[in-house]
Amino acid sequence: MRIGIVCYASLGGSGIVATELARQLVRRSHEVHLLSSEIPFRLRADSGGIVFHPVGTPDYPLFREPQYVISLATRIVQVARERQLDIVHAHYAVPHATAAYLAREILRTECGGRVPAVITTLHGTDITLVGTDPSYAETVRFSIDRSDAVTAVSESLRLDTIERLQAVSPIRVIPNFLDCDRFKRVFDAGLRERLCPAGQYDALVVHLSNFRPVKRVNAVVGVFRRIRERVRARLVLAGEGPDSLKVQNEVEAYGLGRDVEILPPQEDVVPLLSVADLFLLPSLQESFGLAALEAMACEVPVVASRVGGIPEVIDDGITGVLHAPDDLDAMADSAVHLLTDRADHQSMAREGRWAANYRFCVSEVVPLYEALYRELVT
Ligand code: GMT
Repeated sequence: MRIGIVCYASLGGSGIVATELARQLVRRSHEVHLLSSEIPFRLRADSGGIVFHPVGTPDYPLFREPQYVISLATRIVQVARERQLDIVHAHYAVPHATAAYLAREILRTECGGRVPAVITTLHGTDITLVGTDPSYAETVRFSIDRSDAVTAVSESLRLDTIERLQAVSPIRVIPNFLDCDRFKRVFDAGLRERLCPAGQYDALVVHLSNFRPVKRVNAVVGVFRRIRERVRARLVLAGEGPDSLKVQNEVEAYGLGRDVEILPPQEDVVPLLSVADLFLLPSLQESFGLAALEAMACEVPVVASRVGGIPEVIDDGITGVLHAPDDLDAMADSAVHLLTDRADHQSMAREGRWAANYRFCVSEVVPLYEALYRELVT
């Protein structure tokens, strides 16, 4: 099939999943075109045979507002026409589902032209935060309902979409996934020693995100402070975003400068996860929690919030530990337990890897997308 994938290029789960899907579809002999404002984060090192189409939004002195929906819709029309796309798969509803809808309607007006089927995949805040904002909701609902198929990355997000947006289209759950051959523990003793010198520290705690308020990086520091009172632990935060400065200030204010290191976003997170002992994800909301799954695949137990789709990824007490987002004391207690009880730590690390392998690998999930494409194309 000839498939166009539309996604965000910035650091974030929806772009990562869209990019990985594109990569896997190429491996399965599909022709894949990726449309975005710039080359997505995890595609920069290796294009994997994906044809990238940049979406430009020209400046015009009259406009103060960038007209991205129009330029994206126009680019989808051009690529669909030139490459005879069968499918346009929009990742993240706002505004990609709207642009894809518009593009399909434009193509419909062309006599004898091929009209691709539009699929929208909902990822999270496109519904739970942004999409339900009163200034967007009606258009987002319309665009979702006019898609030829809609998927959500968790049952929790499917229910949120029905409840909060009153969307009526059937929504199929297709969970996020990993290339488990790549996402596996590859221990680098040098990296471990650099991040967590053995003479000074006994444990390495890690958090990866785009440092948006919903990720609550301040809560990561809060849990870590409590851990630090009982375990000689070091915290590595990797990423950047709106809360970067706030977190840096907080680390300094608590005098944690030596025990906390903030790294830039990592193109390859496997080396860092592979030297970690624990992953913290105390988000306010998380429709899936891809970063938690990446940690599990690398045999790192996760302590996370019991919110949204996280309980569909982490089996509480078996592949990780879940608490109410505000219960930082309980998160710290669970973390300290895992960092000091070797047997429980090993068992959780093993179960996490097994769950990632068994439920969330490419071989389990990518065929679900392919089957959906086939249904729409034939
Ligand atoms: O930034 C993004 O790419 C999307 C981001 C979001 O906030 O919507 O992440 C969401 O999509 C990921 C991939 O499906 C999920 O793993 C995240 O849980 C989800 N984030 C939230 O729900 C906060």
